[in-house]
Amino acid sequence: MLNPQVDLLITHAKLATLAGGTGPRRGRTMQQVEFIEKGAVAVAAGKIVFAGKMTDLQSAHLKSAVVWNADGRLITPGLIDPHTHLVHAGSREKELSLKLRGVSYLDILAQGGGILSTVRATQAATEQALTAQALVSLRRMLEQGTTTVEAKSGYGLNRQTELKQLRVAQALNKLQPVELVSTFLGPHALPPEFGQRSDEFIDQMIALASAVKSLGLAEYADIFCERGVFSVADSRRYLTACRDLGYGLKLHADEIEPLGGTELAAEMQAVTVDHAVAASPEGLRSAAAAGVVTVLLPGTSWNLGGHYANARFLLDEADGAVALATDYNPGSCPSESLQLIMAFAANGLRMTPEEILTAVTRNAAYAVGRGEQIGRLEAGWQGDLCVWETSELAYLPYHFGINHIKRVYKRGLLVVEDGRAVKEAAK
Ligand code: IZC
Ligand code: ZN
Repeated sequence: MLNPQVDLLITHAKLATLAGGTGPRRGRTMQQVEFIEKGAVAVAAGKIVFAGKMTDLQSAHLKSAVVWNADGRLITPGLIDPHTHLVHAGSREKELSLKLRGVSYLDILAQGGGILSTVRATQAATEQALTAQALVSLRRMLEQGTTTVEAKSGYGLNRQTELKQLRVAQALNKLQPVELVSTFLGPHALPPEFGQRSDEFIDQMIALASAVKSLGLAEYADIFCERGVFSVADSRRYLTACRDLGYGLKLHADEIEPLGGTELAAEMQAVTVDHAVAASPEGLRSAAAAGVVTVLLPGTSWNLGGHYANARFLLDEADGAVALATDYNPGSCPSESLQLIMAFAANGLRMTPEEILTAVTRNAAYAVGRGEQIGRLEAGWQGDLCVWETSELAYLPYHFGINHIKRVYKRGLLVVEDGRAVKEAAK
């Protein structure tokens, strides 16, 4: 029997619940979003206790300290961004004119720019400076509806700076409402002083992964598997060691060249394979069959010249589970907005509004190992909610480039009102 006293009750809403069953939604089932018109959501002690029809609510006799009439607006689970390089120093706008002259992302990196320029800035930055910069980004994310974000290290390439980035990410959890999930991405680029000796660097990163794990600073391990960065063999050795250390596995794979990282993700039973723009159809099929969530990053595709992953093949042929993320980073995707990514997913990936919503809520939750806590409007799940200005889901990716958020709640607490962060929401 439901305790009748709750902390928050929202009435007269249109709910998109994503509820029921287990696991991420795959293939054609990503299209099945259940809408409840004239719905209500109730939250007590940070968790949803009711999400359903208002008529059923009356029989539950709920009393709430706070009651709000949503006036027919759409409510979805809080958005989840399962791939970002949140904590870093500086920016790389100077590379824009190089890019416009046709210098590729990998050529900029090979010339000591790109990731390596952010590594230099991040090595030189204090924890306070990194925290201040990330706080600005987190506020932007929250105001756009993101309530949970994965954050990678990888701008240290050495022990001191990798630990610094991960400590900053951990501390950010207590400074503001967005929840962070940390990933150790030590092998993000080969430092120039290692020459061709990637073996030696991988050895060091395995040792560091072990230290990070014992400090409790990261749940996932990731590697940039790409031509000119780390090979499939390097990646297999690193990920095998990280799996033995107890990490969940993620891979930056087949972003630019079809190296076979997507097949490796399947072989290693990774939690996610990310990018997969150049992945072979066999690779996509094998990852889907192994239960790997494919995290697609269409903002990066838009920004690096318009090559998009084959989402339709994944959904229509391979029965894959797709999540979407910003890839927020100062090089290949300098945008914190998941709403913009939702528009790119429609236009660039040909995903439908329903598939897109599933990919930024329920499926993104599984991509960060939180599928049983967040990503749905269902009793027992966390009270993370987005209230949109519109009642029509398709309006979100259709009318792009603006913020559609009315309100955001994190664990039942109002943290965004009229698209602006509520000041006293700092935890
Ligand atoms: O800083 O360029 N792709 N890593 C792999 C990135 C993009 C981040 C960056
Ligand atoms: Zn990335």
